[in-house]
Amino acid sequence: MQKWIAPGRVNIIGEHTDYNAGFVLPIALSLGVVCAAEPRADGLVRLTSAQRPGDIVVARVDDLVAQRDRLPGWARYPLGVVDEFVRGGHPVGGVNLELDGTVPIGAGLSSSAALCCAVTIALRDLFAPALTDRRMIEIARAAENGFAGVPTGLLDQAASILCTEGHALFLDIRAFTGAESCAAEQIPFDLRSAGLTLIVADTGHPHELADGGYAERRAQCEAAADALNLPALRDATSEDLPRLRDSVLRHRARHVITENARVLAVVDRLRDGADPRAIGELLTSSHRSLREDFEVSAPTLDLAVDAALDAGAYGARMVGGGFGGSIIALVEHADHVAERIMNRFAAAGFASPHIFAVEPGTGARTLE
Ligand code: GAF
Repeated sequence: MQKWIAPGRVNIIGEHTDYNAGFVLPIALSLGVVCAAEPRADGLVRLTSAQRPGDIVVARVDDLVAQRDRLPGWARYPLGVVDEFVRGGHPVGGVNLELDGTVPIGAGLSSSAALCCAVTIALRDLFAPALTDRRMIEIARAAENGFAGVPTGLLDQAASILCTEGHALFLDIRAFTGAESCAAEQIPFDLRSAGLTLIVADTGHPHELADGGYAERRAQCEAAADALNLPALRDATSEDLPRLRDSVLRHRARHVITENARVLAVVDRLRDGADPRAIGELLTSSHRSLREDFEVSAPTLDLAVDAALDAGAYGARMVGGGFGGSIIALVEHADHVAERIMNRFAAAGFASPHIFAVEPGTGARTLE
């Protein structure tokens, strides 16, 4: 069977800005989801996952929505993609899909987008070779938002499809959404020659986008934009904040306004070829803003960030939707910082985090 792979991501900066039409700056990981696929002629999808060895899911392609409620949760992501192909007028006569992933699930590293994007690129090559990258991103997102019922923005799917090795992907989500082609800029992101490493600490405290916190933040951002009479919080400035009477909405809006400014500042510094250490302070202020204004951090994330900074990191912050998951830290001495984080977790009685170094990898592609 032919195979395709789509990676997970870490977002360098620009958190909870995507659904506010703002800016993001992710890199792809080398961890990903592999999809082996082959057509079949009987109108059925047969789906397996190495991570769910007991489940063999068989469903009819032509009325997936009617079968949705009897499907295991994990299978709704890949089958949502199949359903999007069919709805988009790209007939899938039947297909075998075998999935195997290395992105930790619930770690804020976008395992679900990697899953949807791996299936999307496989189905593109098998059934709809003219599909653009942009359409693939839309299909993967629609599958997640609709069939799987998780209200994500575009960040994760865009990162999984568009990232390139050695670069961070700068996306202006509004320009991207409005443009015919993919409005994206690849920003060189070379830490190694500056003697730096980006580490991820997966706290093992899982985050869950399907529960209420993420959807509630989205609703609060929309309410703040409505109260300001703006199309999206992307259009707000600090001068607008006093007009928001509700202090929760004011704090949410302040995060989005300041986070967008931080993304632009990081991109400017990297474009100018500045020492990447110069972005560290912006990463740390992003974390503070996510913790205090957006209130999506968690005790394990705060501890990991504090421990990394105390151990000499240039900057550190939580990544992804929050309420658990992972942090990143920009460091010179990765082993030393990792050890200090482990010690602080042990002293606090938390389970050991999983800590590893990451480099900007390649987006979704054929594997063999
Ligand atoms: C999750 C979502 F899927 C993204 O769309 C994004 O909103 C992110 O949380 C927060 O930046 O990963």
